[in-house]
Amino acid sequence: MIAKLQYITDSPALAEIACKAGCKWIQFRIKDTTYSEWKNMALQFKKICVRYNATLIINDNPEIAMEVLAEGVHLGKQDMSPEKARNLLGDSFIIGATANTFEDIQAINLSGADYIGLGPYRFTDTKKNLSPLLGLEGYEKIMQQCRMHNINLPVIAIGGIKKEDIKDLFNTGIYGIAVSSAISNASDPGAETLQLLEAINNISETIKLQSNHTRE
Ligand code: TZP
Ligand code: MG
Repeated sequence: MIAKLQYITDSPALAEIACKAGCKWIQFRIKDTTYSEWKNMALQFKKICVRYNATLIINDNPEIAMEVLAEGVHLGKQDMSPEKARNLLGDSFIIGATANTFEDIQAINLSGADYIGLGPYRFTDTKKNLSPLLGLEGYEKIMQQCRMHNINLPVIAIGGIKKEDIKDLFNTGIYGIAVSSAISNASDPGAETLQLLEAINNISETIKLQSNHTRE
């Protein structure tokens, strides 16, 4: 199952704190490193995720995902295509792909990927060469287009997301969020993880009740 809170980090120690607080999805993201360092660190992440029964996703690199038996890989537009990754990894691996526009989502929807990372929501220092910001209006528009075109792949919002954004973002129809600095830069990353999870649970319950009510 795709988790509604995805924590992106290059720190095994922070990943462990987030897992301890209940986060069930870790994306190991590191830039400018050697293959062997990448793999070594990925193995550390794997140990932690196994211990806490969390899903491990490797950013950018399907080979490392395969070597360390991660559950999946996240691919940006400059990385291997989801189609090629699916051929390499087979059906049991989770493949996520980045979208910045509805056109990207349409292409990813046909690619065999399992989820879409859609962003950036707002400016963030975490990623270089950021694509144009979507803001809440961007998500509203794109999620409406997804509904109109019957595209049901889970959409994960990303980019500068804080807990105060959760309610509005989930009300656009997104499935979940991916955060890095909200947890990594918090004074208490464990407590922050817990608060993010609670906020997501609360809004998800509200949305479920609303949709049951509309159906009745
Ligand atoms: N892709 C788009 S924005 C982003 C990535 C990897 C960074 C997410 O991190 P943060 O700190 O939550 O903005
Ligand atoms: Mg990438």
